[in-house]
Amino acid sequence: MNPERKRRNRVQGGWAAPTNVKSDRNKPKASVSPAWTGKTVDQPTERKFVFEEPEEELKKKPTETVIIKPGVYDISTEPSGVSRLRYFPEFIGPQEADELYKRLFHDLPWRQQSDVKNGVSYLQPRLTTWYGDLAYSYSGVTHPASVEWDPTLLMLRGRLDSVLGLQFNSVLTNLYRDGHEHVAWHSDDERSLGPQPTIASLSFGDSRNFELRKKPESGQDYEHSEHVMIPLTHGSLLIMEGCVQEDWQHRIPREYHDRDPRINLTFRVIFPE
Ligand SMILES: O=C(O)CCC(=O)C(=O)O
Repeated sequence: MNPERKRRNRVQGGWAAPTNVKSDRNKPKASVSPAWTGKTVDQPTERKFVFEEPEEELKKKPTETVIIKPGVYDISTEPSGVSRLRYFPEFIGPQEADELYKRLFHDLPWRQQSDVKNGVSYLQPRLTTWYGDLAYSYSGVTHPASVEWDPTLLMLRGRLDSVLGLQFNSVLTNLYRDGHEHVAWHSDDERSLGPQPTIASLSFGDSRNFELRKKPESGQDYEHSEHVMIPLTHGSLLIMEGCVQEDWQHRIPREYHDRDPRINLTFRVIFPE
């Protein structure tokens, strides 16, 4: 990476000024004529500050909950039910996770698919593969059934089935090649996943922030809805269950810092429609 871009990337929260732009901080200031303000310098106007109640109560932005530790987190309880996350940051130890990452990176037939929105096709900002007994469609993309499972995915599916007591029959895999690759806000709420699906998400490679935002009540907006953030680490397992897909959206945002590649596997149970 070019050293100038690297220096600018280090600056948090925005882009630094390029080094060749000269600061005018030390330049002598042009004096402002008192005539310009219409007031004389030695006759300051008397100013009074009076506190007035704001007419509308200011809307407070709810704080973001950050999940780092292993545990079970009920992130909301609505009449529809509980939205539950279960997080196991060290589900797979680092050495085995390194080995699995290499195998998945080299062995899966990664390809860049296109989403279709309002009849316009956009290349997805990541690579994917799909394994499942049935085809899977979302955002205008259809992954055809692919029953010949990759052996590494088959082994991981068996491990999750026995830990969770489920029988996953499909997996969507994502490869984010750098920090710019991402997935936009969405819910995994396709009819083929049934109501209140349990989705098991395994991560390998560089860690990326997984964000959730609560779907707003009518009359509210997403900016003021609750947010949860989990930095998904190498070898971690996140389970989304209950009403997470019904009541929340999730995404992996684009990053403005360099990131190494990351692989994510989301195991699902898919039903014929
Ligand atoms: O990469 C991730 O952790 C999330 C992937 C995701 O949202 C999805 O596959 O639906």
